[in-house]
Amino acid sequence: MQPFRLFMICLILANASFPRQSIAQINARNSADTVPMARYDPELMTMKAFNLVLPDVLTASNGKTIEKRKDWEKIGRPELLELFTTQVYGRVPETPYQKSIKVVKVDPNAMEGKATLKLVDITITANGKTLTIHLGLFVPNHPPKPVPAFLLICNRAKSNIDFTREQKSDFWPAEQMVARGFAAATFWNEEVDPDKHDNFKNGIHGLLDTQRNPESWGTLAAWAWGASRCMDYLVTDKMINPKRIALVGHSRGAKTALWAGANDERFAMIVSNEAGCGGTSLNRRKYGETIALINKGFPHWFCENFKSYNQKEELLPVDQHMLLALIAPRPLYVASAEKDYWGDPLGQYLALYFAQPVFKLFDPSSNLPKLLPMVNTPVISRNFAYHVRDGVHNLTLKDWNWFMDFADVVWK
Ligand code: GTR
Repeated sequence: MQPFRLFMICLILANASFPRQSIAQINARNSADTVPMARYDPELMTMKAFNLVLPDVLTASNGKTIEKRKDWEKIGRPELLELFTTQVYGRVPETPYQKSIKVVKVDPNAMEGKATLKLVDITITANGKTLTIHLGLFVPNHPPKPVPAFLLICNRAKSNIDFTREQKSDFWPAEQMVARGFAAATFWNEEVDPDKHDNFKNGIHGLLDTQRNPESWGTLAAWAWGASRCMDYLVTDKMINPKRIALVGHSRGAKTALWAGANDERFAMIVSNEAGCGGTSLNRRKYGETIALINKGFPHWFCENFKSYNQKEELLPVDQHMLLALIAPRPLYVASAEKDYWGDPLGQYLALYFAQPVFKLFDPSSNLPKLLPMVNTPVISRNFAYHVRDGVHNLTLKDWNWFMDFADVVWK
């Protein structure tokens, strides 16, 4: 290997793997790593360097290895979905509700005539209460055929998704998406459920929860449900290609996007930007944010059962590579940032890497490199993409440009 490449990899891994730890901890880890290249090879890394033993994604509950697509679809996938439902994100109640979808504004002259703005009110009524999700989208004008779309779960201030475009933000670069031929759609997560622990009294929980139990849905599952309600509209919009709608999320929004994608196969691509713990990071690495820390900081995000794995990661029957496998065979983009130590960029790559066996059932030629990709060097292998962007935890135009490049490749 060229000395410069080796140096860069060491630099990335030094940054990505060992921040905010004492030298003694680092040495202890390094001394366990007896093979010099072990840190860069996922297979060796899990086994030798970190003693990381992951549940096998293709082993069914009866102990048998799943070898065929149809067995994954019939056995493996439903089993894992149920485990993530009951142990991690929680179950959506079956309470009946009414849904009304109204296009309340159409402006064909948005973005100086380049796009049509549509504002859509999705109103849910149950148990005498109502809740409205305000979906907004810009669709490129005069495209030759229905366009692909990116739906962003906005988990930041509403000013980031200003439909008047008086305020613009790289968190949702709608103009750039339209210029490249994509529809840009978004909704604000807090309209579905507030991001605070309110004993599930408000938001969609306030409408649909009758009685709660340890498997009841948390707030991430509620936001994911909201993304699916937006999808109910998007698949009907004649300007959009219903088979090419990607769901994008950042951080808590990315955890949500992955869970929404696992449940709702209408999402044709999932883009997870720095999802971290409870998203793309492997729990068993116990690196950066852990199960105990996330449950303490955000007691409303997951189901109650998830708390029983605080500091007991090994008892969890799943790990996050299995969540990523639930997206198969659809295209999946996992993005990290070099200095997002809290989110464990290396662990995120490992999760993607170990989700591969399921994707390979559908497309044996998908093959991620064994080396952690270098900073600012996106890797695309069939339906997988990964990058480590320079800088800190954020969703930037640079990330978006790479997401659009990926969509151009897989949807060419
Ligand atoms: C952090 C949280 C992370 C991540 C992040 C975010 O405080 O610990 O899990 O979700 O917030 O959403 O930006």
